[in-house]
Amino acid sequence: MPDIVALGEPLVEFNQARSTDPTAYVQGFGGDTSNMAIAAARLGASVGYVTRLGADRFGRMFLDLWMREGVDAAGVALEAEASTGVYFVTHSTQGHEFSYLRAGSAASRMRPDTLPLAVLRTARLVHASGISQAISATACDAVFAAFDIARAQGSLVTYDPNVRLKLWPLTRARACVLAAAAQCTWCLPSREDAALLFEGLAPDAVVDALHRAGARGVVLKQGADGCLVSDGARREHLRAHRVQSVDATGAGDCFDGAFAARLLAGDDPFAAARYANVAAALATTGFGAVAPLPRSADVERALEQQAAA
Ligand code: KDG
Repeated sequence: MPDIVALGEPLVEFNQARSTDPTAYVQGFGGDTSNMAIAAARLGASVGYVTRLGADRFGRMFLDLWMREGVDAAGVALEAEASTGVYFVTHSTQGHEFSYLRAGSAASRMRPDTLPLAVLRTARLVHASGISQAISATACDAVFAAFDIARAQGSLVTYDPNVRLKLWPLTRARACVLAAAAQCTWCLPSREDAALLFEGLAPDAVVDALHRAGARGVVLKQGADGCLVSDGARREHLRAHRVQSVDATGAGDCFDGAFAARLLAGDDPFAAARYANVAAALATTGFGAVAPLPRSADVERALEQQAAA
């Protein structure tokens, strides 16, 4: 049974191609928690995924992807009457934008009583996100139930707010994020999440607010400005690893997967964040959420280069 179990919604990705034809899209895979699971697996962790897929071609494509990537799918169920979700990524000078076709998806039919208990009960770390919560009220309940199971058995809980205002209004997002922060061992927001949830607060004040909400540890992911790590007693800012970035899709998910993988490998949280910081930077050097996720050898090489510089 897998050590790390991520719960949420996978999405088939159509990423606008870098060609002169703006209607050309490259098919890939996304879904923040699936990206996290694949990132952790590529970095050597034992990982499983929990979701519901449409009994359709896209659902089968995900089962094949997870098999290729070594992500255990024992916790994945098929829904005959709902589809696998899809999203489009378009690019402009403003950065990337997501457009979703996911309302009523198979994953949104997750409920507390559909959770695969055998998979969750042996997990050493359970991960979910604000997107896992936002896709439906029953999926939101399922996230809280999965976190309760993890906490009751003394497992770690990692949580990425990943606020998407296309999925839910800010007031509801804020309430659910703070409730999940209260349950988690590590809260892993991005600076975009922080700007929405805690408008105007400086990075240290965001970390303080999440500790006050109940998060034991916090990593505030700040993109090209690195990250701020706090275990409640000690706080450290890590500079970003310099790379030639082309697409930030999935970089935060990669951070989450790398951080979880290294925590379970025995790193202290600051070493785990240092590793994850480099892994996330490498994930921005290619297009799409999954294709550029690095492997251990890539991260280790970059860490050596960083140490030598
Ligand atoms: O972090 C990248 C994800 O946001 C992307 O893969 C799509 O999961 C996704 C979502 O719901 O936005």
